[in-house]
Amino acid sequence: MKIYDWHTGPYPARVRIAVAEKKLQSQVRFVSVDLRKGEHKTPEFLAKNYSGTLPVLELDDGTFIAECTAITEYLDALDGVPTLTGRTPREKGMIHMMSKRAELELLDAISVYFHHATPGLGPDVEVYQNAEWGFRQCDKAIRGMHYFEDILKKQPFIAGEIFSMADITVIGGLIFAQLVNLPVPAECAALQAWYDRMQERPSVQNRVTMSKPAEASS
Ligand code: GTS
Repeated sequence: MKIYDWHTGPYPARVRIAVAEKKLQSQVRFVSVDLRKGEHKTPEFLAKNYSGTLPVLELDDGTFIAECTAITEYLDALDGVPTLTGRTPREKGMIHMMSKRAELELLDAISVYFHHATPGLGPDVEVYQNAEWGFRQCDKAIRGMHYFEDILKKQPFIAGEIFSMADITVIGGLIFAQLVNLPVPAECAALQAWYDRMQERPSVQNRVTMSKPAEASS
């Protein structure tokens, strides 16, 4: 399998964490796509993923699977022992809901803020920006952090009692928050404590070095 990837990207990090959690490193070859150069908007790349985003999984039969959740579901199902996306119908439903909520309320909101209210990937890539929309999404992400604070006051993981894809999505959100200098609010102590715990997981610690291209400096 190949994964089209950018080593500092918060979304690709989600899939690299899933790869490590599933111990699939030896089965994956990472192919670096430089977002700052707009390599994800070329016709060649758009043929792999219509949305022009990373990551993308390419199977050995030439099938392309985009979207972090879809890739994670594929990887998790490979060995017949799902550990990230749920075993029972209830677990599956809860994990899917909480992962989607983490995208809507946190990670995607920060991404919009980055692309619209900051220089983002630079003028050659950011062809349309709407700063007001970006700042609104920043406020939404901060509200999202408070939502996950309330969740984590009641349970050890985002979707309940076990680590799952939903945790990985919130981790992606907080990685992106750090990149745009958006700190976890001081009053969100449970969220910060959970994040500190998450950073002790080898999959999270090794997420950058796993795919960093030799020539990349940042
Ligand atoms: N919904 C997609 C998913 O879950 O895979 C979003 C993917 C996404 O936005 N990826 C970012 C991207 O390609 C990668 S990164 O920001 O984390 O590095 N952004 C480039 C762009 O131009 O939107």
